Amino acid sequence: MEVALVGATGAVGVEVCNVLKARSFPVGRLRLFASERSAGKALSTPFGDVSVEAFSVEAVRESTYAFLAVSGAFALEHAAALAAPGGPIVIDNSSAFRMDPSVPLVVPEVNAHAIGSARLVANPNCTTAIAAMALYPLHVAFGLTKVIVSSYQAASGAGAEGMEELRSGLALSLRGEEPTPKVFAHALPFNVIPHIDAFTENGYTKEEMKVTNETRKIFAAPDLAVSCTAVRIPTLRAHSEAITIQTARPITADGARELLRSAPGVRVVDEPARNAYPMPLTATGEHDVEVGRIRQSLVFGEYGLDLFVCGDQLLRGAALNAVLIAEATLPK
Ligand code: 11C
Repeated sequence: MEVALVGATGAVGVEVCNVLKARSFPVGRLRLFASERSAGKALSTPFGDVSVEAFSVEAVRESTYAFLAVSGAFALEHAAALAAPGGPIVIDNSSAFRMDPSVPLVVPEVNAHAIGSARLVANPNCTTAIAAMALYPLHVAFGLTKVIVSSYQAASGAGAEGMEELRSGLALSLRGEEPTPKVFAHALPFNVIPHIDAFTENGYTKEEMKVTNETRKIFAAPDLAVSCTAVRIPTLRAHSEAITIQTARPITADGARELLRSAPGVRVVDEPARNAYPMPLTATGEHDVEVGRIRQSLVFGEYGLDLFVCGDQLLRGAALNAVLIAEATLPK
């Protein structure tokens, strides 16, 4: 079948091609779309060299699946027309439709059932999707009542430009020169920046509010108390999250570890005696989300845990989740 990727030249676009191949998604023909500027360029993909086409709604509508790795503004303008009957199933990686009640917001291991007959499906925020992999099995078994997240987010969350700004900024810093930030609010090398996306009226950033609102929607738990402090750190492409949970039913670290060991898409890495715990470098390039440092909460006692989670921002946080959504809609 024909598969279209819109936004093929970005960091997420490249990973969508890789994941389609790695998951043996039944791609008959891969079509790559980008801006006029990139049209005609040949991109090397796991499906061979593919020439980039200039985006048009008509051309993308010839496909069976369309992955959008574009801005929210672009998705808002075109997604509905693309997904109209007769067109492809559209999986949008932007935030444009995530909180639209008529559009399912899906982490397939959690709520694939929410897709139903939808032709437009939203892919969650990366910090949200990575946390959801560890949190949902615990929610089902123990009933989450409170979730407090502190994130350590990689440069890749700001796309290829963010990764490049970190690389070139590090080189400059090591030469003793001061990098000039363009993508990030401040220089990222040797720094942490407690500011991702715009600030909102309640003092939280949009990124932090996405974690709250999207988690509630994906878990179908509108009253779940979730708060996040989202922080950018100078790592390249895996997000880390320190998470504290309170549960309705008693929970133990051993019980949580045992449960998470059998959770799909999760890898328990929790042997402190061997210095084995989740880290961005070991989570990078991996499809599974690493979970570890699981311990009884000193605040919530037998009704709570602290844990640490790392997941590849471009994979579980974007491309992998999107391809898994598409897989969930393949005819059985
Ligand atoms: C970041 N999480 O790390 C953001 C990037 O909601 O799709 C993804 C933003 C989104 O900067």
